Amino acid sequence: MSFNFITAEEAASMINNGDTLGLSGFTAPGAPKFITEALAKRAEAEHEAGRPFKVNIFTGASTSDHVDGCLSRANAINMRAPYQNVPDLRKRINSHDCHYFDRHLSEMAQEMRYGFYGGIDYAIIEAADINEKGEVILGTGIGNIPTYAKLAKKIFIELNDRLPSSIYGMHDIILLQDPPYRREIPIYAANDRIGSPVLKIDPNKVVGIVRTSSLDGVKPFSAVDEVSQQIGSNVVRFLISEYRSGRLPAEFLPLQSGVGNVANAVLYDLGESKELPPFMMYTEVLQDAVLELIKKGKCSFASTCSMTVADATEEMLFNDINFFHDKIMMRPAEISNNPEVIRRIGVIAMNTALEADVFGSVNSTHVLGTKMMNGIGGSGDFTRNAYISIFSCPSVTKGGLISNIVPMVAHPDHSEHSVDIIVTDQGIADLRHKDPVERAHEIINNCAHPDYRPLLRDYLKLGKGGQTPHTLTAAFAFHNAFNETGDMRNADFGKYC
Ligand code: 0RQ
Repeated sequence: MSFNFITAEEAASMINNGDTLGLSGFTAPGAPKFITEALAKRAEAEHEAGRPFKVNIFTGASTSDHVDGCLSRANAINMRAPYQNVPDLRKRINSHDCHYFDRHLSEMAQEMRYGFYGGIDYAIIEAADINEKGEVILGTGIGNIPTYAKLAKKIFIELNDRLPSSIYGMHDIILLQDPPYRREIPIYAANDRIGSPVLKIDPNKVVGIVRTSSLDGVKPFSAVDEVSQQIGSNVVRFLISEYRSGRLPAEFLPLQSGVGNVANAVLYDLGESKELPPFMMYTEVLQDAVLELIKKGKCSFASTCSMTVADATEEMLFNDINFFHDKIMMRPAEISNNPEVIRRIGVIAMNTALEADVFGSVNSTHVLGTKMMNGIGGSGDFTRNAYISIFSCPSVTKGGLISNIVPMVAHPDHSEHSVDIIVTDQGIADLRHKDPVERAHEIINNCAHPDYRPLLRDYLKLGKGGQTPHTLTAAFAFHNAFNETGDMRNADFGKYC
């Protein structure tokens, strides 16, 4: 068969108000870039003509301005899941212009197949290549596209000439059977291959191919600030002490790390450590630091869902693809984040919190308990199932007006049952083998900023007993003080005595 080559505008003109789109990719890499931009323009024109135009967008994780940014500014998203991080979309979500449901990333594909979210009208797939049999070489981010492509009535391909076809072989694509036919996922080490190097789609569903040319546009990291540096070195100090004590095996264990400056700082620091042996990664996003670790021989293999690296690093990867080819494998989100695999191979999870409470619960998603930041992403998939789960955050935010250690988190994403270690710039709290009150002292003494320690101790003194001695009337005194005065340090526990 021969494919129909069309423009992004022609593709956008086929999409109708109310349609559901399933997009390839995970973070910016692998997400479409051109059809969604053309769709945003179409939505603006429809709105100007007084007609409604909104679509539902399902992805692997966050995307980029080419998807969430332009479509949000055009107010063209009705429903969005499972994760986002673009300011314009965040505004729409928090003002209820866009419905958003925040799901564990490992669950999205199977729930789509279970029929929880309706059907998919169009899958849009960024690809390095496609042949007449419908074998697609994907780009640098996978997400949930195997499921979306299977369920979609029709498919568009964005054929991106910046993706070298020599990327062939770096993907491991598989679609799981659903219950009651699901079998074990035979990954026993991070570098086990279980699937196909290509995504197989029905070529008859491809209604158009758009030729494109663009890198992913991930911004380079700014220089690591002092607080991130301190957090990073505390995490590494913890890992080294675990290794020395024999609580980690001699071969070490695979690492997962979230996104952001702290995660990058941790990885750079790990690369400097002479004591830790080379390790593998079993993670959902690979940042720039990992490629350097691979070059140095410190990271021997990385399994991921996406290569979330800056454009210059992406070009370096493509130029040196023969070197990286057998050291990196990209998998669908339901495999990269799969609880069964994470638990089996003993992943050490490292994620970032917005705030943690004195008893060890973590809020990753809601600023001051109400405003959605990004979403839970893969943090829950890894945290709940990890060999050791580490959360890090600065001890204070906004110049000290906000303490990231609070009496009670204003939105619980990860309960104290799943959180083992909390790290801030102040130090390390090891919550294992401690009762709630012991945990509270560990966190206050080691992780809270000195300005907030007396206040947190005052909060603990209010407790009238119980295994976890919260005082419900005072539990949000920090948040209330911030909302009322702009500074959590104005929390006054005297009035609750
Ligand atoms: O505000 O943007 O106005 O400066 O929140 O905070 O410190 O820059 O942190 O970028 O590392 O993000 C938890 C959101 C941290 C992220 C979160 C304000 C702060 C700043 C951002 P500004 P930082 P980061 C891998 C795993 C969940 C998903 C996940 C996240 C802004 O790590 O989304 O882990 N995690 N996925 O000033 C009010 C507080 C605050 C606060 C920070 N306590 N109260 N505001 N801020 N703490 C990726 C995937 O799953 C794909």
